[in-house]
Amino acid sequence: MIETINSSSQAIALEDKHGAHNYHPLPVVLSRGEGVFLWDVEGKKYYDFLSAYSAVNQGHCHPRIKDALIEQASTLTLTSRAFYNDVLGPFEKYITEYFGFDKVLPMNTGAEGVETALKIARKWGYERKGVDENQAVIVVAENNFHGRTSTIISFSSDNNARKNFGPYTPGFVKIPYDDISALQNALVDRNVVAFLVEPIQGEAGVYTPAEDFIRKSAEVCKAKNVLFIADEIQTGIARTGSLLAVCGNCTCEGHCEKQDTYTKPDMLILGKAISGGFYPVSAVLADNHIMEVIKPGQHGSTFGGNPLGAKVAIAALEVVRDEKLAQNARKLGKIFRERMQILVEKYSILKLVRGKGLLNAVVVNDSPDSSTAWDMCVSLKDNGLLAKPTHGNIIRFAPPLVMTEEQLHDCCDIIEKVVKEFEK
Ligand code: IF1
Repeated sequence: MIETINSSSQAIALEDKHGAHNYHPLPVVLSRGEGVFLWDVEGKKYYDFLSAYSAVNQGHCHPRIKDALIEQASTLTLTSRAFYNDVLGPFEKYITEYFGFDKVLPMNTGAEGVETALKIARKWGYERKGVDENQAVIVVAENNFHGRTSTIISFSSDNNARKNFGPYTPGFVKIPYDDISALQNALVDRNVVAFLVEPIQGEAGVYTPAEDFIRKSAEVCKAKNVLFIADEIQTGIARTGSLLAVCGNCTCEGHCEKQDTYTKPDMLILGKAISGGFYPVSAVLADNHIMEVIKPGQHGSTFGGNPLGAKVAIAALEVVRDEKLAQNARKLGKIFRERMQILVEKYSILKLVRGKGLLNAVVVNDSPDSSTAWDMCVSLKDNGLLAKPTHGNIIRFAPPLVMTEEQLHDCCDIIEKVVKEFEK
């Protein structure tokens, strides 16, 4: 029998008993979402300040994406890639023009997108760069987060994500984040085929690198015939106030390739908000000279490129452009950090605020081992705002990008109220 949920405690008890304990959620049970709001099973309303880890940039249950999903779900959902379907081609044309690349390889989850890019990079290294078989090296950054497959956790710095999941995939070298000379040193090894990096490190606590880090990284890679791979699964799709974080401070609404701000990666990995939270879609974008190393039978997935996901992704990207979400994220992000900066100066319990667009974090002035940030998030929840701590003393603030200025001020008032409570 399927149990009907009448209370939060009942739902939590069910998950506790029947689900693997691979998460430690905040004690709130959500049953409905619309735009920037979520409701729990008791009917309490919350501002969402996580956006499902930046997957619902377009807001919860966006009507336009929902309509696309329902229409396609009633028509054709999955054919596998054994046959062509009439949505994949239009999606591929749309997304490659949208982001300015020759080709796309569609997958489902973010981790699969990263795996895809790693495989393409290695194959490119052997077949185009001339690296000896099985000798390819991929450079990554310390404190990275790229997903949870066996290969990806092989180059994680997070002991919790890694320990006792070995043996690990070889062929990765770690350098400090935001360190161009370390990158230069690492690229002396001619077996290096790629540098994989997040333009802003999300999991690490929204760590924003130096202004020119991305541009210089790409230059250093180019000089050494190494592929520059940007993991924009979290930072992409307008989250940081431009279409992509690699757009720099460009203020246009789409992809414009302005010389002075845009850095074109050799491979761009997207996921999460590419489908607005409706359906897992990820994608790797690259130009022909790279993507052509993949031939039939060498990579794929049963669901990758399915018509349902493709239709949803087109609608989700249309919303980003039509509703000018990058512009809104840029504008609201400034206001958010200004308001948080006032709190940082006024209350000793807060150490600093950092971030870009609507991907921000506040560092709590207490030890990472303390429960202060967690307790603050519980109190924020009680006051109608949902956010999640990371690394013990950091709170990540990433609302849906459809938020209004008035709503944002309302949220900042809630945060201020809670911070005041915690000020000793
Ligand atoms: C979890 C953080 C966010 C990502 C980047 C690839 C992936 C992610 C840059 C993999 C996923 C997630 C997954 C989530 C926690 C989370 C996260 F806390 F780790 F940093 F978003 F804030 N590249 N990020 O951020 O994508 O396979 O999950 O679709 O619970 O693991 P995925």
